[in-house]
Amino acid sequence: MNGTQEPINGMEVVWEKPSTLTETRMHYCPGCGHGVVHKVLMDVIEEMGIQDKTIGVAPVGCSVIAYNYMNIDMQEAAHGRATAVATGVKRVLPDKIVFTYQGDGDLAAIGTAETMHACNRGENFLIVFINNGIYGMTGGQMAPTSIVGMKTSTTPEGREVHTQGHPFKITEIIAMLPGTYYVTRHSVHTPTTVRHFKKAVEKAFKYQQEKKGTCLIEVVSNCPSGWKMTPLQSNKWIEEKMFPFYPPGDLKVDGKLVEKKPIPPAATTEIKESK
Ligand SMILES: Cc1ncc(C[n+]2csc(CCOP(=O)(O)OP(=O)(O)O)c2C)c(N)n1
Ligand code: SF4
Ligand SMILES: [Mg+2]
Repeated sequence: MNGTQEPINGMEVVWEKPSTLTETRMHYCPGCGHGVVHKVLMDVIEEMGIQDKTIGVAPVGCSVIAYNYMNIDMQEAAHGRATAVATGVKRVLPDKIVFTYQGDGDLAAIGTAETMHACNRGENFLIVFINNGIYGMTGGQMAPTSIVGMKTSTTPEGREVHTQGHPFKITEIIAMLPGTYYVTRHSVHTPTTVRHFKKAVEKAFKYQQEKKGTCLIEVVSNCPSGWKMTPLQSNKWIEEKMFPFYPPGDLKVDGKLVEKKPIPPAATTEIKESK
């Protein structure tokens, strides 16, 4: 509830688009997490009063035209190269607040090298990592983060370790790199998780202002179209299938690893049906 405005024609204002989002209608599929993440990021930028000094780097993937929606300065990067581009932007303009926005195909497949090295160098920007376990844009192929048993267009019988390898917990690896200061995993599939994600974004931008080093926020997200589910089914699937392998929570706080949680072996996440 906004609570600060008088009712208009008897109706309360309960949701408003921040000035940091453009008027352009988003192209995302109904129920997709990308739109929610965009809104939260832009809410924080508006509330922190940093619209004029924030620069985002857009990826290749479903969010390739994020710059059409985010009413801030933005730079497009070639597939996987967002952290390399952000490195250049931040070093040339160190007083700007810089973030990358990247899917799992972008960050954890083609962009693995750029991501790891930027984090290891401790580049002082935020990485927002949307892990929906699939290449959404190109037709739902398996991504490095697809969990065991997950049906994708290239693993119609479900991912299995013997031929397709283990799902890649890149966020856990990034947390171990000395350049990272704050590494955390969230989701945006319920009102509560949206609020927690928002707090994480606020913290990460604050740490950047304090020049603490690289911050990474993973969002375990959905892809109703690629997963061939309704939005509600996909949100349930996040909780039942994604969270056991990608548990939400902080991995690194104030430059220190959070207590080690046992990592479940990849093969324990069995999925018979994708619906
Ligand atoms: C150099 C290069 N290789 C491959 C592609 C094809 N491609 C476009 S998007 C994409 C995967 C995107 O997946 P992800 O980053 O997970 O984003 P999502 O669409 O799931 O949000 C691929 C392989 C490309 N555009 N450029
Ligand atoms: S294909 Fe998937 S990730 Fe892309 S917009 Fe649709 S639901 Fe979202
Ligand atoms: Mg993806």
